Amino acid sequence: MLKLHIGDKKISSWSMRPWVLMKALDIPFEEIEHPYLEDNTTQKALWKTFSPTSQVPVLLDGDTLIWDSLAIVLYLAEDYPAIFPTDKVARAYAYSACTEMHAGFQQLRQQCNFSPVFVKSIIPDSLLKKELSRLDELWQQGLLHFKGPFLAGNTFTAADAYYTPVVLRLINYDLVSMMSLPAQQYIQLIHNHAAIRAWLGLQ
Ligand SMILES: N[C@@H](CCC(=O)N[C@@H](CS)C(=O)NCC(=O)O)C(=O)O
Repeated sequence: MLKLHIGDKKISSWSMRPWVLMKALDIPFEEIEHPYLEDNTTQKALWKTFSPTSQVPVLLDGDTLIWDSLAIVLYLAEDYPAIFPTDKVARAYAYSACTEMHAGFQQLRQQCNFSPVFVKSIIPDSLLKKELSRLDELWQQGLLHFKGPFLAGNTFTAADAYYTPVVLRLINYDLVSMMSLPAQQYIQLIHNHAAIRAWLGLQ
């Protein structure tokens, strides 16, 4: 059985990505949730016992260890091809969408700390506005081109999983109205998805 080490579900957005993907695609796994400790040095030492970077998520497949959320998604896709769309163009979009999230959207990540519940309304500064506009463009590109309702077509793929914490951030920092109508509809769809509700402990 695959084992997925994750951080506290109220804090760890990187853990959420492979977790919701595996739930959404019915990939069986055992989850091991680790609390964050007040003393970061102690936490790093403790997490080092299962993670080479002292970070989560980490996937264990027998003796094979895969650290980093994107590496986990790519590894799983070898056995579960539904993780990426079958259509080559949609797959190219999904790869790019995942990697853009993995490497980017710094303002969103820094200014809107991950939280699964409402935090506060914020008025975005120009840097955050620029990222929200790029996010809207990226989502609309997928939704319109591949005809939805998910980013890369009619099934939930890694592209959607990668943006699930972003959907929660937009809702919990009251930023949904900054997005276009197709993006707002997508936010609702993802927020109501069974795998996201399961992460939030709602079912
Ligand atoms: N690039 C990594 C980022 C992992 C990451 O930053 N994880 C956070 C939790 S969301 C963590 O482990 N923080 C603890 C620390 O850095 O000490 C990935 O995609 O897996």
